[in-house]
Amino acid sequence: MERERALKLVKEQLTEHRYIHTIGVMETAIILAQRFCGNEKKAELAAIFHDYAKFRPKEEMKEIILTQGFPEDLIEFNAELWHAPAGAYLAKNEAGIDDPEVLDAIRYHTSGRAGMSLLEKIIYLADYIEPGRHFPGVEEVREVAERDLDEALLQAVQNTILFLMKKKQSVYPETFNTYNDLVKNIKEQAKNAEKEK
Ligand code: DGI
Ligand code: FE
Ligand code: FE
Repeated sequence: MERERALKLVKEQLTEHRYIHTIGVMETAIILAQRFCGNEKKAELAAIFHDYAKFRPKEEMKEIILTQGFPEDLIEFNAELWHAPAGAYLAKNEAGIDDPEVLDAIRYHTSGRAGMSLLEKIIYLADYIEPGRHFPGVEEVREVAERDLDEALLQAVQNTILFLMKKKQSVYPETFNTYNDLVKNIKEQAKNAEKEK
Protein backbone atom coordinates (compact mmCIF):
# COMPACT_ATOMS: atom_id res chain seq x y z
CA MET A 1 0.00 0.00 0.00
CA GLU A 2 1.22 3.51 -0.83
CA ARG A 3 2.26 5.73 2.05
CA GLU A 4 -0.32 8.43 1.29
CA ARG A 5 -3.24 5.99 1.26
CA ALA A 6 -2.02 4.26 4.43
CA LEU A 7 -1.66 7.59 6.24
CA LYS A 8 -5.13 8.67 5.16
CA LEU A 9 -6.70 5.46 6.50
CA VAL A 10 -4.86 5.78 9.81
CA LYS A 11 -5.52 9.51 10.25
CA GLU A 12 -9.26 8.84 10.33
CA GLN A 13 -8.72 6.53 13.33
CA LEU A 14 -6.51 8.74 15.47
CA THR A 15 -6.37 12.02 17.36
CA GLU A 16 -4.07 14.76 16.02
CA HIS A 17 -1.56 14.01 18.79
CA ARG A 18 -1.52 10.29 18.07
CA TYR A 19 -1.23 10.93 14.33
CA ILE A 20 1.85 13.10 14.89
CA HIS A 21 3.29 10.28 17.04
CA THR A 22 2.61 7.87 14.17
CA ILE A 23 4.51 10.07 11.71
CA GLY A 24 7.41 10.14 14.18
CA VAL A 25 7.38 6.35 14.46
CA MET A 26 7.27 6.04 10.66
CA GLU A 27 10.26 8.32 10.12
CA THR A 28 12.23 6.66 12.92
CA ALA A 29 11.39 3.14 11.72
CA ILE A 30 12.68 3.98 8.22
CA ILE A 31 15.95 5.31 9.67
CA LEU A 32 16.34 2.17 11.84
CA ALA A 33 15.61 -0.08 8.84
CA GLN A 34 18.33 1.69 6.86
CA ARG A 35 20.75 1.48 9.78
CA PHE A 36 20.18 -2.20 10.60
CA CYS A 37 19.48 -3.55 7.10
CA GLY A 38 15.75 -4.04 7.55
CA ASN A 39 13.04 -3.75 4.92
CA GLU A 40 12.21 -0.04 4.67
CA LYS A 41 8.83 -0.42 2.98
CA LYS A 42 7.65 -2.96 5.57
CA ALA A 43 8.95 -0.79 8.40
CA GLU A 44 7.07 2.19 6.96
CA LEU A 45 3.78 0.28 6.65
CA ALA A 46 3.97 -1.40 10.07
CA ALA A 47 4.83 1.93 11.71
CA ILE A 48 1.92 3.71 10.04
CA PHE A 49 -0.55 1.09 11.27
CA HIS A 50 1.01 0.23 14.65
CA ASP A 51 -1.50 2.26 16.74
CA TYR A 52 -4.43 1.83 14.33
CA ALA A 53 -6.70 0.38 17.07
CA LYS A 54 -5.61 2.76 19.85
CA PHE A 55 -9.00 4.46 20.16
CA ARG A 56 -11.32 1.53 19.56
CA PRO A 57 -13.82 0.82 22.34
CA LYS A 58 -12.46 -1.63 24.91
CA GLU A 59 -15.38 -3.95 24.28
CA GLU A 60 -14.52 -4.19 20.59
CA MET A 61 -10.84 -4.95 21.29
CA LYS A 62 -11.81 -7.53 23.91
CA GLU A 63 -14.17 -9.21 21.47
CA ILE A 64 -11.42 -9.40 18.81
CA ILE A 65 -8.95 -10.92 21.27
CA LEU A 66 -11.41 -13.52 22.52
CA THR A 67 -12.79 -14.55 19.12
CA GLN A 68 -9.79 -14.26 16.78
CA GLY A 69 -7.29 -16.59 18.41
CA PHE A 70 -5.24 -14.14 20.46
CA PRO A 71 -4.07 -15.16 23.98
CA GLU A 72 -7.02 -14.86 26.35
CA ASP A 73 -4.80 -13.93 29.30
CA LEU A 74 -4.38 -10.47 27.72
CA ILE A 75 -7.83 -9.66 29.09
CA GLU A 76 -6.57 -10.07 32.67
CA PHE A 77 -3.88 -7.46 32.07
CA ASN A 78 -3.89 -3.73 31.34
CA ALA A 79 -6.24 -2.76 28.52
CA GLU A 80 -3.36 -0.68 27.11
CA LEU A 81 -2.00 -3.96 25.75
CA TRP A 82 -5.08 -4.75 23.69
CA HIS A 83 -4.66 -2.24 20.86
CA ALA A 84 -1.60 -4.11 19.54
CA PRO A 85 -3.25 -7.46 18.67
CA ALA A 86 -6.54 -5.71 17.84
CA GLY A 87 -4.59 -3.39 15.52
CA ALA A 88 -3.02 -6.33 13.68
CA TYR A 89 -6.46 -7.86 13.20
CA LEU A 90 -8.07 -4.62 11.99
CA ALA A 91 -5.15 -3.68 9.73
CA LYS A 92 -5.76 -6.96 7.99
CA ASN A 93 -9.54 -7.01 7.97
CA GLU A 94 -10.32 -3.32 7.47
CA ALA A 95 -7.29 -2.03 5.60
CA GLY A 96 -6.40 -5.21 3.73
CA ILE A 97 -2.81 -5.50 4.90
CA ASP A 98 -1.86 -9.10 4.38
CA ASP A 99 1.90 -9.26 4.96
CA PRO A 100 2.31 -11.51 8.04
CA GLU A 101 5.62 -9.86 8.99
CA VAL A 102 3.99 -6.44 9.01
CA LEU A 103 0.99 -7.76 10.95
CA ASP A 104 3.25 -9.37 13.58
CA ALA A 105 5.20 -6.15 14.00
CA ILE A 106 1.89 -4.42 14.79
CA ARG A 107 0.75 -7.28 17.02
CA TYR A 108 3.88 -7.33 19.19
CA HIS A 109 4.68 -3.61 19.30
CA THR A 110 3.58 -3.17 22.94
CA SER A 111 4.77 -6.35 24.71
CA GLY A 112 7.42 -7.59 22.31
CA ARG A 113 7.94 -11.35 22.49
CA ALA A 114 10.73 -13.92 22.72
CA GLY A 115 12.34 -14.40 19.32
CA MET A 116 11.39 -11.05 17.82
CA SER A 117 12.06 -10.54 14.10
CA LEU A 118 14.19 -7.64 12.87
CA LEU A 119 11.05 -5.81 11.77
CA GLU A 120 9.36 -6.36 15.14
CA LYS A 121 12.42 -4.94 16.91
CA ILE A 122 12.53 -1.92 14.61
CA ILE A 123 8.88 -1.06 15.27
CA TYR A 124 9.11 -1.58 19.04
CA LEU A 125 12.17 0.64 19.24
CA ALA A 126 10.86 3.31 16.84
CA ASP A 127 7.70 3.54 18.96
CA TYR A 128 9.87 4.08 22.03
CA ILE A 129 12.39 6.63 20.68
CA GLU A 130 10.46 8.65 18.06
CA PRO A 131 11.21 12.38 18.45
CA GLY A 132 7.90 13.12 20.22
CA ARG A 133 8.78 10.89 23.20
CA HIS A 134 10.14 12.73 26.23
CA PHE A 135 10.23 10.29 29.16
CA PRO A 136 13.25 9.72 31.44
CA GLY A 137 15.90 7.50 29.88
CA VAL A 138 14.77 7.93 26.28
CA GLU A 139 17.84 9.97 25.28
CA GLU A 140 20.17 7.16 26.42
CA VAL A 141 18.18 4.62 24.39
CA ARG A 142 18.40 6.94 21.34
CA GLU A 143 22.17 7.03 21.70
CA VAL A 144 22.49 3.24 21.99
CA ALA A 145 20.14 2.88 18.99
CA GLU A 146 22.75 4.67 16.87
CA ARG A 147 24.86 1.50 16.95
CA ASP A 148 23.22 -1.52 18.64
CA LEU A 149 19.61 -2.58 18.00
CA ASP A 150 19.39 -5.39 20.62
CA GLU A 151 21.08 -3.37 23.33
CA ALA A 152 18.77 -0.39 22.70
CA LEU A 153 15.75 -2.67 22.69
CA LEU A 154 16.83 -4.28 25.96
CA GLN A 155 17.15 -0.87 27.56
CA ALA A 156 13.71 0.17 26.28
CA VAL A 157 12.07 -3.02 27.60
CA GLN A 158 13.89 -2.71 30.91
CA ASN A 159 12.74 0.91 31.28
CA THR A 160 9.16 -0.10 30.48
CA ILE A 161 9.17 -2.89 33.10
CA LEU A 162 10.75 -0.63 35.74
CA PHE A 163 8.23 2.12 34.95
CA LEU A 164 5.29 -0.27 35.37
CA MET A 165 6.71 -1.73 38.57
CA LYS A 166 7.32 1.74 40.08
CA LYS A 167 3.62 2.41 39.60
CA LYS A 168 2.77 -1.04 41.04
CA GLN A 169 1.19 -1.99 37.73
CA SER A 170 1.10 -5.56 36.50
CA VAL A 171 3.60 -6.61 33.85
CA TYR A 172 2.33 -8.90 31.11
CA PRO A 173 4.39 -12.17 31.10
CA GLU A 174 5.30 -11.78 27.40
CA THR A 175 7.04 -8.50 28.30
CA PHE A 176 9.24 -10.43 30.74
CA ASN A 177 9.83 -13.06 28.04
CA THR A 178 11.03 -10.28 25.72
CA TYR A 179 13.42 -9.04 28.38
CA ASN A 180 14.81 -12.50 29.25
CA ASP A 181 15.23 -13.46 25.60
CA LEU A 182 17.20 -10.29 24.83
CA VAL A 183 19.45 -10.78 27.87
CA LYS A 184 20.17 -14.34 26.73
CA ASN A 185 20.88 -13.35 23.12
CA ILE A 186 23.12 -10.46 24.05
CA LYS A 187 25.14 -12.71 26.39
CA GLU A 188 25.51 -15.33 23.65
CA GLN A 189 26.58 -12.71 21.12
CA ALA A 190 29.24 -11.46 23.54
CA LYS A 191 30.48 -15.02 24.13
CA ASN A 192 30.74 -15.71 20.40
CA ALA A 193 32.54 -12.44 19.78
CA GLU A 194 35.00 -13.40 22.52
CA LYS A 195 35.64 -16.80 20.88
CA GLU A 196 36.39 -15.24 17.52
CA LYS A 197 39.16 -13.09 18.97
O1 DGI B 1 0.59 2.96 22.16
P1 DGI B 1 1.79 3.76 22.62
O2 DGI B 1 1.43 4.71 23.73
O3 DGI B 1 2.47 4.47 21.50
O4 DGI B 1 2.88 2.77 23.23
P2 DGI B 1 2.82 1.21 23.56
O5 DGI B 1 1.89 0.52 22.64
O6 DGI B 1 4.22 0.71 23.59
O7 DGI B 1 2.35 1.10 25.07
C1 DGI B 1 1.09 1.47 25.53
C2 DGI B 1 1.02 1.31 27.04
O8 DGI B 1 1.08 -0.07 27.40
C3 DGI B 1 2.10 1.99 27.84
O9 DGI B 1 1.50 3.07 28.58
C4 DGI B 1 2.61 1.00 28.82
C5 DGI B 1 1.69 -0.18 28.66
N1 DGI B 1 2.39 -1.46 28.72
C6 DGI B 1 3.45 -1.84 27.97
N2 DGI B 1 3.86 -3.07 28.32
C7 DGI B 1 3.06 -3.48 29.32
C8 DGI B 1 2.12 -2.46 29.57
N3 DGI B 1 1.17 -2.57 30.51
C9 DGI B 1 1.14 -3.70 31.24
N4 DGI B 1 0.24 -3.83 32.19
N5 DGI B 1 2.02 -4.72 31.06
C10 DGI B 1 2.99 -4.66 30.12
O10 DGI B 1 3.77 -5.60 29.97
FE1 FE C 1 0.88 1.34 20.85
FE1 FE D 1 2.77 4.03 19.45
